[in-house]
Amino acid sequence: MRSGLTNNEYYEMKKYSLIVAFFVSGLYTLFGQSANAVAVTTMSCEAMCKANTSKKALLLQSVKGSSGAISVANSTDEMVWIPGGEFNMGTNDYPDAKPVHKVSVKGYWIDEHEVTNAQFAAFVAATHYLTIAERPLDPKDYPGVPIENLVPGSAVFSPPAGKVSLENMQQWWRYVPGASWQHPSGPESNIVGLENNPVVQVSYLDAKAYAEWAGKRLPTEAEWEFAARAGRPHTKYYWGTDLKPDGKWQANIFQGTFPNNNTAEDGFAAAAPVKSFPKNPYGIYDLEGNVWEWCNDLYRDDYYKNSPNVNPQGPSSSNDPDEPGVEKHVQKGGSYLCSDQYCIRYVAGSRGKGETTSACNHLGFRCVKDKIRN
Ligand SMILES: [Ca+2]
Ligand SMILES: [Ca+2]
Repeated sequence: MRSGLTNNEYYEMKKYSLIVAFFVSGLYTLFGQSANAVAVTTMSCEAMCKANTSKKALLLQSVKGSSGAISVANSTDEMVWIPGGEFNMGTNDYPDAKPVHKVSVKGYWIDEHEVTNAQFAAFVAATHYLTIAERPLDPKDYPGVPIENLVPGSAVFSPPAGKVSLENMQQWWRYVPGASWQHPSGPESNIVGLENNPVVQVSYLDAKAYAEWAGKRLPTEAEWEFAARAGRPHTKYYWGTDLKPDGKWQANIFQGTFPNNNTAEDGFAAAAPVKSFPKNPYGIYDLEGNVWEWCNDLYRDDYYKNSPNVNPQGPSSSNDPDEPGVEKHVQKGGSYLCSDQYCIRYVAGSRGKGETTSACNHLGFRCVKDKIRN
């Protein structure tokens, strides 16, 4: 199945990349190729590489000096109260998102924007948390890969120079050693100046850890979609029936020819600072597009066929026929790499999926919080 890379193929790609790197060129060249890949990632790099320094201290200093925009743990600042209600969930356009079915959710708070680099930096500063992409790789997870090639890193979108077949995502996704939330495109990139951009290169487990620290939790898939539909009719896009109502882009997605020619007609070739696009009727930003967002539900392709109608929490076990045995969680909303040409899963009701410990540079999250008891 095509996916605009909901990093569902990431696990296999990771193994593939490490194996290929070993056989072709060894560890030194692996790093050399990755550095070069970062250098030629032109459009996304222009948006991300605003300084040469990648010092953590500098990042934390800049966060400390920002104007109090960091959400404080256990608060509902920068959250929107959703009273709850009933809606039609899913879409009949995708096998794993049908049938469209009635679901009701109880009230909850939801972040008005994706969790930002500044917010995640505050979490790391307070807890010294190390994300999965920064941790050593366990040889047991990568049988057949030489131990010297097991270098921490993550998946980075690296568009080819020319037009390519859309059948092989390894032409535009690379495993880059040193890529992490602080270095989204690789060791030479950093997030200085991108404090209000959504944090990326975070796995489900990283997102969950942040949410717990903040006194929040990850949204259920139903809560996420209820917030995205925002009481509107069941239309193709969350915002309506037209891709560009009144000629204006409603979300940060991909324009041009995927994957090599991103015209950035909507103003952004990579992730945009949160709240760059119009808010929805509930006052929430960037649910569709910008970066994919983790949900708390495990992923099953057949879940909608028998899921509960009231506050569904996801299945008790994961199953993706594309990768049997790999535990995955649901992702929603699509990203700046989604278009009608490739990965149209930014449209309303569609579902993404990703291996629980994997990350990439167009995947982030937001949090929800239950009603505070008096
Ligand atoms: Ca865009
Ligand atoms: Ca989003």
